Amino acid sequence: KISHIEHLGIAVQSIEESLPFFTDVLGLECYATEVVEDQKVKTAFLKCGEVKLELLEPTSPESTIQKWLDKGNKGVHHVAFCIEDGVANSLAEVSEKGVRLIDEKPRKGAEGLNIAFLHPKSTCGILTELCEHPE
Ligand code: CMX
Repeated sequence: KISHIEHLGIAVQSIEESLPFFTDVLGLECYATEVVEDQKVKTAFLKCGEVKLELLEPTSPESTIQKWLDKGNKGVHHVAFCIEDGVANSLAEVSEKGVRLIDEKPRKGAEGLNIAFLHPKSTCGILTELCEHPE
């Protein structure tokens, strides 16, 4: 069961160059940055009410974010939903409903959340992340 949108992932080529729009123009607060090694990204988190914006900067040419940017995309890259009754339960449920999974089981993401991605080909073109705060 989804409780709320946890964050929107936004792909940028450079956090340094993009951040002033979010802080100085939109007036949001950047409260943390983090490198997520296995995803080959640097992230910057901004608070927007109860929802967060996660800026994603590729740290390597092989980064999935770099590949996405290279195809001419930019902006909102994924939507992350917070799952009340756990990501593992939710994965089993959506898989049974025929949704294609990217992650078969939850793994650790930024901010220590347990996360799993669903494939955009079976989610109306929206790369969908399920997440939960660890106990
Ligand atoms: N939103 C919507 N569609 C997307 C997409 C996105 N963000 N990224 C790729 N796609 C589409 C592609 O356009 C392609 O569509 P077409 O076949 O119509 O061209 C399709 O998905 C498959 O693309 P692909 O070339 O086969 O696969 P990719 O190598 O581009 O990988 C994906 C796509 C979603 C499987 C991969 O990006 C992935 O595993 N993502 C999950 C992990 C992730 O995004 N990590 C970064 C964020 C980390 C974090 O938040 O900390």
